[in-house]
Amino acid sequence: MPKISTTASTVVAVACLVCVWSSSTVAAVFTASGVNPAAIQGSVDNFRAALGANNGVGGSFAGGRREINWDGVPDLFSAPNNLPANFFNSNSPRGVVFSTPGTGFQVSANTASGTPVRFGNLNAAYPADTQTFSAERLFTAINSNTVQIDFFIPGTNTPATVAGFGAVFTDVELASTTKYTVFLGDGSSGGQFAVPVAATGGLSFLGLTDPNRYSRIIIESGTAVPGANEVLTNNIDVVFMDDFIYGEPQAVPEPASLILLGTGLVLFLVRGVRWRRG
Ligand SMILES: [Ca+2]
Ligand SMILES: [Ca+2]
Ligand SMILES: [Ca+2]
Repeated sequence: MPKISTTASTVVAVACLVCVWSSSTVAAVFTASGVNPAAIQGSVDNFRAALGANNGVGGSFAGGRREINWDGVPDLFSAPNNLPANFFNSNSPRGVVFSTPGTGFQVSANTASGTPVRFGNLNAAYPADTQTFSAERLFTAINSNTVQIDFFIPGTNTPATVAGFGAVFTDVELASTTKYTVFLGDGSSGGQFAVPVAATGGLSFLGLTDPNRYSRIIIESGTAVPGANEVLTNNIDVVFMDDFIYGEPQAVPEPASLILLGTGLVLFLVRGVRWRRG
């Protein structure tokens, strides 16, 4: 049984229903799934409240949260075009940079663009098999089902950590395959957590908070590279992402060794001053 604090124990008891495996970290888990946005709205809003006010775009704040719903991404950076990996730390600074073992990222098209919505450009079957939580764009890696998210002070190259991370998914159908691998503020592993399944075309939400904070989140969305025909009986489950919600990225504390080195230098200087006075 993971070591848990009394304040978080109630939430963690629910959490273990979705643990793939878990380290001794204390994580609070918010989870929901269902056939439409209303089915997950309450859990999403509870997670937002746990993180605090939405800080929007740019700047740096002592607390609160950031959100990415993909819907404001211009056509230039939406399907069939790729989204730059640093779009949300450069074009629209919100402190996240993506990477993938695949070949890039896409945000799905909107109706006005003429490109098929909800990744119909990747496979004509996808629009009928998916929905949005926030209309009308979704997100995916290309040629991979894996997205790595690293955090930065928004608009800078300064590494950061966040108090929590959550995301909405559509069409999660195979249990324990769509999941997060989380890394804590000190870079150590914080375990894996599965996104709950829903009926075909449904919505799922998984939000995590941890007092040890997160430096990196790796998301596996379904089991298939986008473009594949979904065949659940062959364990081929296509899944896309919608809203990302995460704590305000804040600077990683100075490592203990550097603090000790700094303390030693101060003592050395103080002694030097005393020696010269003596
Ligand atoms: Ca959206
Ligand atoms: Ca699916
Ligand atoms: Ca499906």
